[in-house]
Amino acid sequence: MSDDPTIFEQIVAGEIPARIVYETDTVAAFLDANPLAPGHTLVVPKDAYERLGELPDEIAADVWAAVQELTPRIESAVDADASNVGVNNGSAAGQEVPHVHVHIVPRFEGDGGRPIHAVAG
Ligand code: D5M
Repeated sequence: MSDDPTIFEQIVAGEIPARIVYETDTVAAFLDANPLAPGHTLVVPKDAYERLGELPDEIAADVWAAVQELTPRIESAVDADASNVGVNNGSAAGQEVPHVHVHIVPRFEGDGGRPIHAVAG
């Protein structure tokens, strides 16, 4: 694994621009640059951990608290009916950025998208 900062560390550090929508001492959330739907948001720990299993318990709790708080707020902001919330955990699962991030993808009745249980199908 490289020691180079991940693109998400650079966003957290303010070194590259992003639409940050939420921030605490340990967690940040920003709009996805390649959104699957309006309001597609990524929630990240500020410190760099590549996989979920590396997160200290307290950071995992902070990330999940942010996901719980943000999901209904995002749905409301874009008038969504529901959301997919998920993590690509490892490159074989499609993880492109090696820094844990939770996708919140707003969903709309009849949008034709697939549920998470179909992504590898
Ligand atoms: O998802 C990685 C996600 O990260 C993908 O949906 C695009 C998004 N991305 C990549 N670069 C940026 C920047 N600079 N800002 C915002 N969003 C970004 P994965 O689960 O790793 O496949």
